[in-house]
Amino acid sequence: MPFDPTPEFMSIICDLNRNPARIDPKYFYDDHGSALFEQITRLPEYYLTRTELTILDKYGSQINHVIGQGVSLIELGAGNCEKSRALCKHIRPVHFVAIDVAEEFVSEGVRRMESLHPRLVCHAVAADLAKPIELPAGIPSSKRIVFYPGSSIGNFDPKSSRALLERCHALLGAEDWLLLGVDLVKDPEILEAAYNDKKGVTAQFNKNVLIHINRLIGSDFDPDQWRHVAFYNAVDSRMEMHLEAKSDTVVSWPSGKRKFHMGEGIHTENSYKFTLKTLKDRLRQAGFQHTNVWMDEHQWYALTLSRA
Ligand code: AVJ
Repeated sequence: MPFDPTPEFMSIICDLNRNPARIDPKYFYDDHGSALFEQITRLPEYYLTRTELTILDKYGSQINHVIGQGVSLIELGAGNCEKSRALCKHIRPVHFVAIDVAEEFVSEGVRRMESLHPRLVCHAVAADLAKPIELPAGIPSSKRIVFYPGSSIGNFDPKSSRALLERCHALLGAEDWLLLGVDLVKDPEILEAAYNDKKGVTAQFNKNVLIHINRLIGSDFDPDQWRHVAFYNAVDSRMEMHLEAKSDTVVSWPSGKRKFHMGEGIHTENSYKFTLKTLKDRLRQAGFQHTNVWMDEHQWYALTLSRA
């Protein structure tokens, strides 16, 4: 049978053949990976989700006051839609669109949203945020609020995150809003603990990407051959996750293979951390005018509301 690789196959192989090798973090989120991430969000060390929900609850009524009635809520990287459910305790949108790479997961999240708010018109969209964002037909073109929670923007390098914010801006009219949640630069010990939890759930999440890749390209990664490594890179203000080969190992896939030496790594994730200044500059560059900022008491996390 002739071998006809898909563009996805080609891009995964290309990344595996780089030096150092890398895997796009979007591949963390198969169904098992999405469930592991949900577990991460409940870990004591992983303060991000909990802190964001606290800020949302505390300032939700202010957000409601600023954005007004009859909005369409568009959540990016929605996952289980937990953040929008929390937001909807305070705001009353008419339409809800949840966009995520994990199809099953986001459909389930939208079903829960529908059962909580029977009059809310809900849509689930499976899409890669690195590509142009397409909304379902019937979403009004005004009074939109794009909600990008969880510091997921941190997965994109500065250039790509600016491009993503520009794509968000393009979805919005002059009267519309972007509600963005980001993790802030802080003591590296706190950051590193959040990505090296005691129970090892983050390690499992990191290694699970290999099982997903095996399924996508027919490779033979053995997750037990790899060690989870996560550290703060202060020069680039980002947490990095890598998988390090425990011994010399060869990984094969249809049409190729690669040798990894003991200790050689695959870079699986960057998670950029922001200062209020870098964040506001990035938003301004992408076309957003004025930004409101709310933070938790430790100033570990920021929720920002920007006018398009
Ligand atoms: C979903 C990208 C925000 O970077 O903190 C959690 C993913 N990686 N633990 C993050 C993640 C390791 C998470 N984001």
